[in-house]
Amino acid sequence: MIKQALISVSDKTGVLDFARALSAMGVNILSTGGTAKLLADNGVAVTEVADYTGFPEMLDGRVKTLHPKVHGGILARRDFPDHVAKLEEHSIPTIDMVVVNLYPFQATVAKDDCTLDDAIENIDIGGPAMLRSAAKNHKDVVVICDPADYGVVLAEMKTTDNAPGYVSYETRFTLATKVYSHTAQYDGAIANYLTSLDATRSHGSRSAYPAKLNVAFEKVQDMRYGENPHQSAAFYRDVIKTDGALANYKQLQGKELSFNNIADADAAWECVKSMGGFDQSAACVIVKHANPCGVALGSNAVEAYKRALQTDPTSAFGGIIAFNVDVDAAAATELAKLFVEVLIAPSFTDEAKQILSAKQNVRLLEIPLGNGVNAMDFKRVGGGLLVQSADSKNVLLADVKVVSKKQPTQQELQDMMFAWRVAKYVKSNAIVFCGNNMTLGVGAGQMSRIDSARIASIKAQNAGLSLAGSVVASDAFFPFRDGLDVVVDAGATCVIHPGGSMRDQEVIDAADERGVVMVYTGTRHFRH
Ligand code: 93A
Repeated sequence: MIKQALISVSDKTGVLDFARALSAMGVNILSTGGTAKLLADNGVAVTEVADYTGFPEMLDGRVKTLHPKVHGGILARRDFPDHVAKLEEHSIPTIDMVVVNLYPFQATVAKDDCTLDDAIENIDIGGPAMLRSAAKNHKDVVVICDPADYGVVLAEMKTTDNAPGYVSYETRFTLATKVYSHTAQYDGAIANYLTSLDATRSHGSRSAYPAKLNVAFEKVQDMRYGENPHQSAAFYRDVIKTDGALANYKQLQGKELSFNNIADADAAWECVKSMGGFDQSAACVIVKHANPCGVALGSNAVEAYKRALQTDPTSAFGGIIAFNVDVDAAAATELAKLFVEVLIAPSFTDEAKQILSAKQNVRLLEIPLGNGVNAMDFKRVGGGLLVQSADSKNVLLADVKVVSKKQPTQQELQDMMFAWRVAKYVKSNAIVFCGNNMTLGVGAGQMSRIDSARIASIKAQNAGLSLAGSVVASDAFFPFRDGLDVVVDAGATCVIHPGGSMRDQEVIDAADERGVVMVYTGTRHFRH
């Protein structure tokens, strides 16, 4: 039975309604300065903690709730006679519910103009102390650190099956668990911030990476298995959302997503999102085993899809398909003809959903488009972790340099930019032949660039696509002229790659000798 609650929140979302409901159930409410004012101004009966303890808030609010009358009331074990006697001796009533959310430290340090002083003042001391006290004593105390939980707690308190004002042990335990992951993340964010201030790299510039990494993820779901059936797995997402990222997906239908589905869906979604700025606005990316096996632009979803599918219809079977535009009935009708694992789009029209509902196993994911990128990219190695900033660079037309004697037409430049954008998402060594804004042959993940080139042209042949007059992108420079000769022999007349090899001149001379266009991007996109 909850008789007394302490409410002290920075994020005041929903707190007024919650406090009002508690008050109506006869709960006595204690509160700190700003929260107390909000409640009192809105007619909720509240006692200020300062009046309750007899100590004013002091030191600019640094000390508000750090008092034995507060912590004694939270921490005392109700079933220990000694504890109960001590409370009586010091006239300390019990506090049965603690509702606290913390100073917004993460949001403060995320601001560009945040000073060390701003950060320090936003380190909450009293809030975590109360949360941790209440969570420790969850046997007798309800603790809420997230406004999203107000509803669940109120609903339980109103349930007439239980004693009024009762919250089940299961809920109290769940809420307490949530507190400790919350305070751990909070302290992790403080540690990350502070260590990033003094960690320096050997070449002297300040490192973006803390000496100790505490990255805040929360579990979305356990998975049936990992990359293979004998591996266990789970999916976590960043506590702080990334705009437009895969983890924001909403699943409309279909089986549970598997580990490989999520990895492949991410590859498809990241690739399709990068297809902006071309003369045709709809883009479709088909991914298989983390590599695009068909990418195309079109005037609408169905056209982009039909073109993307032409590149490699065999591999597309059981693939993952992403669009940067809404999927409508026309596209859905075509998609329903292929066996697909996952379909992703910013949204599906009602008609499209209706058509695809006939294929209940297909997982439909809606993800709002957005420009957010992961700040850090991780790769686990034995006993350690490699951390880098994400490859978020997109080469623009203004960045490329023509190095051959032959000059490209505007159309060829457009086609090369498209091929380059695709190559960024193909595992190295990547060779991508394109023409007219669609992939014609993709060579991925080979140990030698020349083999990727050969594979790409074989795949085009298999699909019955001609490479005569095509453009080709290579994710890294051609170390020798032999790779160039393979792509030109296959039919390419324009080549886009980063340049920067010791033998650049040899490769440029070869391009001139063969009469093809060659442009440099100055940027490499290895992807392993
Ligand atoms: O400065 S504190 O670390 N010292 C405290 O004693 C204390 N007690 C509660 N911060 C403290 N709080 C925090 O104040 C809470 O965690 C909450 O975020 C905030 C609510 O303040 P107000 O009610 O004045 O808006």
